[in-house]
Amino acid sequence: MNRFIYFFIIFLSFAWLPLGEARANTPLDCPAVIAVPGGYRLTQNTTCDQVSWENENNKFFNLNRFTLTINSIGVFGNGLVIRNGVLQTNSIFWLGDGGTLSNLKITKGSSPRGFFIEAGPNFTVKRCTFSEIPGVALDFFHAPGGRVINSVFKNNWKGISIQEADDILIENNKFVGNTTGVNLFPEHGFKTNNNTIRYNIFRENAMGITMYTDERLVPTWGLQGNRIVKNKIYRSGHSGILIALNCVEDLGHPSCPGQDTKISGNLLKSNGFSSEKVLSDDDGVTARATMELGTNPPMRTPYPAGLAGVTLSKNRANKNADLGFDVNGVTDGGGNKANSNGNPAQCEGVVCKSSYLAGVTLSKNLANKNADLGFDVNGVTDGGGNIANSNGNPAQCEGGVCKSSYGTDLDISLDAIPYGPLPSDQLRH
Ligand SMILES: [Ca+2]
Repeated sequence: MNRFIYFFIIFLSFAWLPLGEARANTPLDCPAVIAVPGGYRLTQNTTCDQVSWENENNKFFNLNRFTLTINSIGVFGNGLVIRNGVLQTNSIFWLGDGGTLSNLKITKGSSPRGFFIEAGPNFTVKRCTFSEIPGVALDFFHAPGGRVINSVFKNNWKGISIQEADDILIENNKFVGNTTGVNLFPEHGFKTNNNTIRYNIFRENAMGITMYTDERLVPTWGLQGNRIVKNKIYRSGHSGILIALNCVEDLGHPSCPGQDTKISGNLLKSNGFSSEKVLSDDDGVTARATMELGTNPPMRTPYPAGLAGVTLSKNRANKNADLGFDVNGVTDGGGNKANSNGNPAQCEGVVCKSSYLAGVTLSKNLANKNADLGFDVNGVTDGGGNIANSNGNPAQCEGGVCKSSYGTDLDISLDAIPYGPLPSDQLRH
């Protein structure tokens, strides 16, 4: 169904709610909700059917650490806040401006909607967890200017999908075990511009970040100016970042989405080891473009030049199943490094094999009880025989094999050995 029509039907369904006597106490038609200065407070765990919060602005609903089990919520006022508790629901429609969800554990009811939460414009989500939601946990659709910070998305189908919204900031969140962590998709061929995804951690998702266009529409209206910066993406089943763009002929010229896309400073490690092969989606970053010609039937052919609007710079890719960067056609912004990926080529489409560390060989070193790693040496050549034990970071080392089997069992204590002078602490005349 066209989603604009869907919105309208949802609006009508809330608008036709009878104005029952419960409304006499608070506009939140739910038991155990009391009015307090500035808003409302829940006084016990509560179950109710459907709430429409309207006709007021700039108020909060404090769940007060209780669980609110509710079929659906429609929020129509501006500056409204729901916070501090457990929210079990099937859908939230947030149509008011400047709303906030904070300090909430959010999970599904018995029949969750596919687009579970529809954000409103200038929507803020902070310190929330979204788990076990079989659809899009948080959807930005014609809802610009939102931000999602310090939150966790775990075991959902899609954590966040920006599907026609601009100027969204997704910062400092964790995405674990989702099918897709964050998805950028100009659903009807426009918007989804100037969004920023930065400083997030992605672990064990099928895909970390996806960005794609599919529909046959003039696509240069959408997916422009997005930024994917300084994220850490580990152990995705498929690619850590997947970009798939479809170009069309527009007035005789190729027209491609994804212009002014910047992907920089990300770490992509150990992605792509799923046994379910999907095309070549087994890299740190995978990017491909097609050109669509004709309409009946449309034919798509590979068109790497369609990726020219995407720039990769200063990313690092280690130990991914195939390539670190499989990105023929993108613009090389420089500084990308790839080491220890399964494919000896390491990368295609950008210069990536940093040579300055590959010339450094570490062998037979011993590292114990250092604050973080014993060896933080991604990119060096592993000469073998390095041992790391009892360092603060359980990984012990990055960049080489260091926990040899004998080293693992060895309890090497240096406590009894007197410390010698530090290099800068020499005896002088
Ligand atoms: Ca590949």
